[in-house]
Amino acid sequence: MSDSYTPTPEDRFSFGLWTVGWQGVDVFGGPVRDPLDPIESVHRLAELGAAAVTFHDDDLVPDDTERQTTLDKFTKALSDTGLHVEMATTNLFGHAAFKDGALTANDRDVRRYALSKLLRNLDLAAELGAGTYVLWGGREGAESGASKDVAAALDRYRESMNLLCEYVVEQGYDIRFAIEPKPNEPRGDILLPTIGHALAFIGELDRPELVGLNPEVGHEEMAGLNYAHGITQALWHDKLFHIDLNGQHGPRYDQDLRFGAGNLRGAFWTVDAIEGAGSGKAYDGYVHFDFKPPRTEDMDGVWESARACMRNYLILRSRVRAFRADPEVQEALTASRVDQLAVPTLAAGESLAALREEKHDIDAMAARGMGFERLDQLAMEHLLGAR
Ligand code: GLT
Ligand code: MN
Ligand code: MN
Repeated sequence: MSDSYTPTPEDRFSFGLWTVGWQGVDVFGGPVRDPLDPIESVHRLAELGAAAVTFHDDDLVPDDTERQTTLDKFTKALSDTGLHVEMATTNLFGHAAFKDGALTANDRDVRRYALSKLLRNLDLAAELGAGTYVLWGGREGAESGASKDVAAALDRYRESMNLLCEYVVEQGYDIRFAIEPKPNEPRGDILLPTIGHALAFIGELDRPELVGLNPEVGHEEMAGLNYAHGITQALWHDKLFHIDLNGQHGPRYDQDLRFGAGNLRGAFWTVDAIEGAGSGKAYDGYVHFDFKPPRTEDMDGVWESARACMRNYLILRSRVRAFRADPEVQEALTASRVDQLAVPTLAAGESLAALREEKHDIDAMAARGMGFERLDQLAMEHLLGAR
């Protein structure tokens, strides 16, 4: 059965092979599902209406001896289904060698191995046509104070990023890097923990234009931050290169729920921000889901949760559009003076000296209500389908 919430490739939905392929291994228990062949994932995701897949080196080619056969089968599945590879990334966290990090490991041998692993997969990413290369530094961090010289670690992070940028330019690859922040887990504290930290770090690189962000809903919300605000600021800096959508219930372990689960109101404003409905500046990349189908699910449940990520996005998109198009909302926005914020505080040609002397009726200002409750209730009613 298809309806207006059925995805099509024009919606540009994308999934990591590691999402539907997650076997449910966690800190307390082993696998609950059999390994999933990436070829099957490509076919199933295409049937569900996705446009692209993404991968870690180890998701696609876990065994180097079968590399060419695996890649041949994979590219055939892509051409049979019309799916693209839009992003790739490196597993720099799974192997025990990465226990103290990869690009910022204290052990120099580990850093050199990490960089070489990254370069090899970058070549594959370019070959498969990925435009974005994500760096999630899950193991880059520490559990205790003296164990990590944070400034030196940032020097090494910067060194690697500069080398990687130089490499893609030299090779003529059409690839940009996207750093994915996360505050903690698996390390006690991870370096570049939030969008803000990562943005400031990018400003210190030799080729900042090649590096942006891949913010994940759950990672920002784990830190108690507002994801919609975070990606809007990233867009404002022209740094929103990619997104990882999923669901999270507030500050706790990384839940990686399907998009729409967890903080539903946050998801509404996230879609509003992605669509540029409020600010006018939209995100124009792939809508990528990075979630983990819960351990309770069999394979039917896995595909159901993948389908639901896209469906929830489309439902929320229609709610957001209806909210923004509602004349009563437009009137409420004006009553809340939201439009006034686009007007510069000092007019062109006006002097600060004149402003300094201006007379202000602060009692009148203080008496004016903002009308935000009415505005937010309208949003709530659109979200709940009551309007
Ligand atoms: C890992 C992590 C994700 C990252 C992936 C990219 S791997 O599953 O939890 O948030 O996006 O390396
Ligand atoms: Mn996560
Ligand atoms: Mn992610």
